[in-house]
Formats: sequence, structure tokens, C-alpha cells
Amino acid sequence: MAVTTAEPEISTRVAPAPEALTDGFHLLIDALKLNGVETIYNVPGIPITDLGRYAQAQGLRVLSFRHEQHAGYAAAAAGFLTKKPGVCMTVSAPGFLNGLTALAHATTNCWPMILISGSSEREIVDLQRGDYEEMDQLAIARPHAKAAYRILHAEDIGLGVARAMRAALTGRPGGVYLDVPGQLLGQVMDAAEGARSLIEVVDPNPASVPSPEAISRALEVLGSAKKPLIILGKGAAHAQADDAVRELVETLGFPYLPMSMAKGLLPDTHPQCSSAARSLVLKESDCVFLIGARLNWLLGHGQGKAWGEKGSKKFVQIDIEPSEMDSNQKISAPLIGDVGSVARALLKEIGGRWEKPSADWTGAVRAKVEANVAKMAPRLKNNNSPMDYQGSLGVIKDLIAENPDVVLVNEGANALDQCRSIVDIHKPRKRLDVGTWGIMGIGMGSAVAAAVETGNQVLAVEGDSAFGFCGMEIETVCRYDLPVCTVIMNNNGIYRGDGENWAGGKDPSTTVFVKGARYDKMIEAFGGVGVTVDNPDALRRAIKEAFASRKPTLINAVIAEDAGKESGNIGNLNPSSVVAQQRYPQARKIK
Ligand code: ADP
Ligand code: TPW
Ligand code: MG
Repeated sequence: MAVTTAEPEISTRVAPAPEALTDGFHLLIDALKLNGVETIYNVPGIPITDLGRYAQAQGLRVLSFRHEQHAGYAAAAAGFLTKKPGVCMTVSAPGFLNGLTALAHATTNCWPMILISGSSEREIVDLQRGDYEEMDQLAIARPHAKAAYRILHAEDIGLGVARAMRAALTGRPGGVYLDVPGQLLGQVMDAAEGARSLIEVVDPNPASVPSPEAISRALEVLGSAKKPLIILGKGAAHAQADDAVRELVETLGFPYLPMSMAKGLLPDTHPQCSSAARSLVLKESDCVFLIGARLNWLLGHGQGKAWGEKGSKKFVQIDIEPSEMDSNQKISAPLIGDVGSVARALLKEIGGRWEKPSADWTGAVRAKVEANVAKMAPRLKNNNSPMDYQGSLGVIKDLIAENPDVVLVNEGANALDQCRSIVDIHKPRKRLDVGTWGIMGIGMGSAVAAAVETGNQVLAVEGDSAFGFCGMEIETVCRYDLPVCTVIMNNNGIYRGDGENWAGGKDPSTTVFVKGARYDKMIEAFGGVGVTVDNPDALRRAIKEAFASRKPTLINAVIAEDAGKESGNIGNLNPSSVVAQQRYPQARKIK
């Protein structure tokens, strides 16, 4: 047959032996591996389906999600936990946009992350000829990322990945966008030349230390304070300088407040921890030492009633980002550098000579902490059914104390605020939550990342609304058989389940969900363990069982519909309507 006679001719046209060549797919994988990437949080589709497969084949762990936003939140959380960029991979246009929220979240939180997105063909996109999933992704990513790059040629892949790594990590960490047009992946290159084109970034996290003058200035301000206070932020937790931070806090002897994700940097049960006297220390302190924490909305911008008399305080701040200084209040002694290096420089200069603040101040703070803790204790022991936040979270407080390596993931409004204040964290980076934006939906992505990156048991405490933003990823948890126990604080709605439709119509109120929903049935569909509980004793048993089995578990915890407050602790941020107070008598009841 003609076909057989043609064979010799065809064989002369066969490509050279595969090991002599490489391609864009494999250069990208090799570049990521060379820079320490071990895990990719992914959603497959054109043009990156094979990239995920090949990465898996090349020994990377590639976890596929059901929606890019959660793959992205996982990458962001991985960045916070590991101090290396978490990597998320998405398809073009819609997948890219789904992942972009997470990239912006990472940037806002100062966490290192890289979003690699496939994109359509430049020459068609740029002429707006209507390509498959056409979008100018690079331009759209730029304002939401710390940096954004596009790679057009296989020989530039090493450079592109190196630039992304360094931008994500150096200085204030952030999210980086890397645009990978489909045609790049198929480009072919000589393998040896390709290997030479890759770049391993050297010292992407350089130690940065302020001048000796800045150190003495800071110690002078801190030393002359009568009522000093330390605020630890998630930048200090991310810095992974745990011993230096602890030594600095204990040497200075100041009361300290941990911000949400700095909880556990020193254990919340530490004698200097003043979380339970927050109002007192914010109001009465005369000097506040911020360590990896910003004076943003979460701290009332360092002003207002909670901060006591105007002008009554001096601020000292450690931050890696120079422009953070004076962003809200005058910083009398800026310490620009990384938390670890600055803490060690301060300790060296102190050299064992430090006069701790007077017992008048530290004793008053301690007395307030002890009184408030004692007042709260009996409420945490109640066995009400349905549960309130105190009874249910009292159980979780006990179980986290018994299992301090568990990573607690937490989101919701009341479910968030109550859990943050009730549940002590005992070790660094064991709490992940909604971050600077207060985003709902970070729960399941963060839980997957926490389980994958640490290997530890994860407990996700989720408002029923918060869980709704990411609930489908419970399948991801089951598919990878991760030790994640999810507790849904089910009060039938957003903030409360007892809202009414003020027009009196058939539709429920805008904040109310299906009554008595059985979220536990969802996980059963994917082979996980589902449990419903309506009292603290049963909740304790169910969580203990989940921790012992390490099986994917979802506990539907029935919370009283009227247990929560509008917007949790931040109801004051809601705008108010003069009209509503007159027109809807029910509006007055909302608090
Ligand atoms: P929180 O919400 O806990 O108060 P923020 O996210 O507001 O914390 O602030 C974290 C700060 O920490 C950011 O301003 C960031 O620039 C800074 N930061 C991040 N990593 C480091 C580091 N390694 N050293 C010093 N500062 C850091
Ligand atoms: C991406 C607004 C803040 S808190 C919340 C919403 C919708 C849900 C609160 O209800 P939940 O908790 O989770 O049931 P609880 O215990 O008070 O009942 N969209 C995004 N982010 C935010 N923050 C919102 C909406 C919001
Ligand atoms: Mg709720």
C-alpha cells in the first residue's frame, strides 16, 4: 500500500529525540520547581489542562478545585503560612476573573501569591477579533496585584518566573499575576539551552535592618513610656521570626494585643496578653508599638473614642514597607525592616538592660484581664439547646487548648467575632480568617491549604452564610481525603435567622435562609462524615471523633436564630437611614 511505501520518508521528518527538546509547559514546571514550588492550586481547562497534568507527572502536588476563587484563596493562605508564594492556576477570562479576587485579597493582606493564568492569542485579543475567552488580562490584573507580567517566548519563562517570585516575596509581600498565553506552552526549545535559561532567585527575602539611630530613637520612645502597649499583627506572624518576637515582647514586658491572625504568636494565655482588656489598653496606653500591624480600619485608624484622648499617644512601628509610616497617625519612631531583623537589633541594643513598665500599669491591665475572663467563664460552660455562640465556642476553646496544633479557620460575622474573642490560639500561624477585607468565602480554600501545607488537623468554624460562599469545595476536601472538620454555626441566616420581610410578603427577609437546613447532608454526598448537633455536649463528641478519625467531617451546629447581632462587632459601620426609623417600626429592634 502507498502508506507503507511512504514510511521511510515520514521517519526522516520525525522530531529529534524528546530529551533533546523541551517546551513551554515543561520549562514553566521546571522554573517553578527550581524556585521551591511544591503545590499548585488549580482549576483545569483550555489552555492549562495539560500543564496541570504534566506538573502532576513531574512530581508537583496539583490540587484541582471546583471554582478558581477557592483555589486562589488556598494559594493566598499557603503564602501566609509558608512565607513562599502560593501558586494558583486558572484558565483564561472567566477563570482568570474568578481567581483575581483571591489575588487582590493576597495583595491586600500582604501575602505572597502567584496567579498563573492561561490567556488567549495576543494578536487576536489585541485587535479584539473575538477570540475564545478573549480578555486583556494583564491590564485587568495590574491594579489588583503587586506586579503583573506576561511571558511571550519560551526562552523568557525562567525570567518571568524569577520576576514573579521576587516581586511576590521581596519587601512587602503581595500577589503577582503571570500571564501565560496558550501558544507559549507549546513553544519548543533545545532542552540544554532551556535549562540554562532558568533562574533560581537568590535571597528573595533579604534581611533589612534600620539604622542604629532608628533603633536608639525607638528605644528612647519605648523606654520613656509609662503605659506602653504592643500590637502584634499578621505581618509579624508571617515573618516567621517567632523566637525573636517572643523574646522582644517578654524583654520589654509590655502588655500586648494580638490582631486576629497574630493570635498564638505568643500563646493567648500568656500573662502579658491583654485581649480581654482591649478597651482599657487602647484607651489608656500612652505609647503603642506596632509590630507588623497596620493602623487601618481594624484599629479604628488609631483615633476616636476607643483610643482615648486625642494626641495622648506616641506610636512606634516596625514594618517592611516604608510608606506605611504616618499613613494614619504620626509615627514617632519608624523601624523600617523585617520583623525578625528589627527585633534582634532592638534586643542587641537593649543588651539585658531594660526597665519594665511599672506594676501600676501592668497590674491594672492584668486585673482587668482576670476579671473579664472570670466573668465570661460560666457563660462558656452553658449547655443550652439550641446553642448560643458562647456555649458552642466554649467547647471549641477547650478542644483547641487540648489540640494546639490544629489550624483554626474562621469566617462569618458573629461566628467570626465570637470565635476570635473566645477561642485562644496557642501556637503561631494556627488561625486563618477573613483578613483585611473581611471576605466571606475564604473558609474551604484556606482549610485545604492549611491541611496540605501543614499536614495538621484543621477545624473550620463557619457561619452558615460564610460557608455558602465556598461550600462546594467540601467535595475537594473529600476528594483529597483531608483532615478537615467543618463546623457550620447554623443560625438560619446572615447575622440572625429571625429577620422578617417588612412588606409582609411571602419571600423571606433578605438575611434569612432555609430554616433548619441540614448542611451535614452535603458532605455525605461525597463520602464524608455528616453530623447534626444541637447542644454543646454533642458538639464536643462530634469534634473529638473527627479529630480522632481525621476524616473529612461536617458538623451542622444548630445555633439559636436570635443569638447573633447585626454585622457582629462592626454594626457601627452600617450607614443609617432617617426614613427607615419612621417607616419601619421593626428597624428599631435591629442591633
Ligand atoms: P493586621 O491585620 O494583623 O493588623 P496588617 O495586614 O494590617 O496586619 O499588617 C501587616 C503589616 O506587616 C503590613 O503593613 C506589612 O507590610 C507588614 N509585613 C509583612 N511582612 C513583614 C515582615 N516580614 N517584616 C515586617 N513587616 C512585615
Ligand atoms: C465576599 C458581607 C459579612 S458577614 C456575612 C456577609 C454576607 C455573613 C454573616 O453570616 P454568617 O455568620 O456567616 O452566617 P453569623 O454567625 O453572623 O450568622 N460578600 C463578601 N464578603 C462579605 N464580607 C460580605 C459579602 C457579609
Ligand atoms: Mg449565620
